Amino acid sequence: MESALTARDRVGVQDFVLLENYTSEVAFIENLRKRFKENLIYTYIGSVLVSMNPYKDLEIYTKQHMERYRGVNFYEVSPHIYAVADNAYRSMRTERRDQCILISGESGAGKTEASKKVLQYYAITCPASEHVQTVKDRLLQSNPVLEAFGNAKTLRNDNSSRFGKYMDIQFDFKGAPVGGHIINYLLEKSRVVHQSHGERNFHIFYQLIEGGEEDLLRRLGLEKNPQQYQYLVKGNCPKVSSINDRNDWKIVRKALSIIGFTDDEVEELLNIIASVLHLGNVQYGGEDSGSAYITTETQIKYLARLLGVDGTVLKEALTHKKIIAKGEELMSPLNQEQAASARDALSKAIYGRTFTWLVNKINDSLAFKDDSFNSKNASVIGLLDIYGFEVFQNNSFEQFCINYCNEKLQQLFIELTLKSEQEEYEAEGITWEPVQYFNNKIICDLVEEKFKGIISILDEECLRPGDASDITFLEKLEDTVGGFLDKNNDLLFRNLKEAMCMSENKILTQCFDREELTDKKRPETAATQFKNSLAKLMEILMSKEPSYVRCIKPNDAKQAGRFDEVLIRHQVKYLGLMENLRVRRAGFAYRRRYETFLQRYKSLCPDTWPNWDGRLVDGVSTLVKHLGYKPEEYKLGRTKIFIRFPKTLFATEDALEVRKHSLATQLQSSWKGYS
Ligand code: AOV
Ligand code: MG
Repeated sequence: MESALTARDRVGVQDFVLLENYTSEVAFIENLRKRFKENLIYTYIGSVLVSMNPYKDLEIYTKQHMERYRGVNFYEVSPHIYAVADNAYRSMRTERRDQCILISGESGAGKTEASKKVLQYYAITCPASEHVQTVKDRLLQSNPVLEAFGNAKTLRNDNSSRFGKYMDIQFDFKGAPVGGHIINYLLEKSRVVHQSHGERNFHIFYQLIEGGEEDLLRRLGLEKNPQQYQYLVKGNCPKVSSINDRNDWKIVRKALSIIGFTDDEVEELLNIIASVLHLGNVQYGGEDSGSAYITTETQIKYLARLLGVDGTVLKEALTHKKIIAKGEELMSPLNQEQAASARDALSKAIYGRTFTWLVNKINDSLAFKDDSFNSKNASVIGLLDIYGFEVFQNNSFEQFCINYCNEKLQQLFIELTLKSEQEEYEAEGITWEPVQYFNNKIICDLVEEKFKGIISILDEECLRPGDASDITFLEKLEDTVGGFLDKNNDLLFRNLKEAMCMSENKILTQCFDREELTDKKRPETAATQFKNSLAKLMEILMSKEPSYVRCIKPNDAKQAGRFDEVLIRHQVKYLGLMENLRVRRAGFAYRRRYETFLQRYKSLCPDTWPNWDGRLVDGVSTLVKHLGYKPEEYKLGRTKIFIRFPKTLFATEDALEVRKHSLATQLQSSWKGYS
């Protein structure tokens, strides 16, 4: 048999806290490497889960595995995403506190996969009734739908999320999932009209073309070849070996039905998807005067039918700009370039708004409808899966927003783990060796600060009449930017909006509201909207108890078994994992307010049972002495007890179990005495 020591040599430690040389980055990376080699992709830093993407299917997500983690204390089983899920669930149940699971890491590190594992865990292990089964199915099926419309193949990830997603799972008092709600963040709309080399448009386009039945495609006027469509050829990458578009189409169609989309709604939805492809194939010629005209009548015919708008109106809107001067409406012709960008703006607007419609529709179907239960009383576990940090050869407005979002999340991590932890020790008067860490607040400020942050400067350039351009913005920032102003303005000409408001497509009538046409106020820019929505997100997350999953990408080749040390060390650094470990090592694993602690464990000591009348701190002190806590195992602060090692608390929990059990047996036998 292998001795414990050699086993540790081989598989490393399952909690970095146990590393002997815990300040050494080399030791940290070595531990990751050992475990990765043994397919042990999960390791803790205290309660934070570090997850390595294995890039292969491991047999660790079966029902048996789920059972193993159910109701078991965090540290008693090997690290797993299920342990995090279960721990959050139990905290929600026992402490009645809303939870959130924050998953971070760069593009391709495994965030979306992790969030799906969490959802599957709840769907399988939580109690169910007939109604709950429907909710569970819908929760699960929302994933393939949102991924079809919001994910795409990028150079970093074959299934890259191009939108941010925060999902609330609501539980009733029995702990059964009874509803859900999704908030989506800034979809990368520009992908609809352009993709970099080696990348694709959103999956749904290829799924429809590859998987769509013949008469469906005929009705939509689509050919079975993605290379026919301008919006799909830019990346020159119609097929991806890891993706089966035809099969995925079936999955998505089925998911749409399970979520509760009617056949009519699906038809309208597909009309829109096909329309976007037709729009991309609308081409222009130029008059001598420079005015653009449309050379592709077939596309207009299909568009008129699929969107339910008048072909002439659409044609005019695609070649003119409506100007309102002195109360009079004037149609000013566009040149070819302007017309093409107006067309693309329309495609982006249609797709982006349809995506939001889709999320709303899914939310309707996930909403809890029973009157006897108020969803405000529900306990909630929030699941955050954003687009990961990404750097390309050319980074644009999207990368700016995506990376800013990641900085915000890192800020939250720092606030909630590193900073608050240290501040709490101070407030409680616990002696403490402060740990230095890099606070990325300065980066967030650089982006979002009023007046002098990048978003403010960008907005200012967007508002400024006259010569404002990316160049003037660039001069102000002294950095490389391109297309920022247009993307931030996200403008759609008025007559195109009008045309869409006239649409008979029922989805589009919900997406394009006539009120928008009369609204005189300048709409908020894309970046400002994003900034505000992130601020709201931070508020939501701050109000909940967080669990962290930190995902690491082992290599850039999307390959199994390859451990690229340089790449990994870089991630360990910017995720702040070493600081995280140092704070954790120096600190206390558990803390509980005196009243909570006493309430829970008072039955274990004759002096505190059934009630303690003295000062809370004295009660707790009496209790832990009775339990045999050693002085180095705990400290008493102003309002809380701090426990250094998890095992101390586990032993106490076990004692409580034993006591409950013996009480129950006593009770049972005394009942028997009555019968
Ligand atoms: P991401 O969500 O973090 O990137 P994903 O969760 O999409 O990354 O993971 C990328 C790919 O890695 C998946 O499609 C799987 O092939 C593989 N993978 C990830 N986790 C696992 C796992 N636990 N087991 C097996 N394979 C896995 V982005 O959305 O790009 O930031 O915007
Ligand atoms: Mg993702």
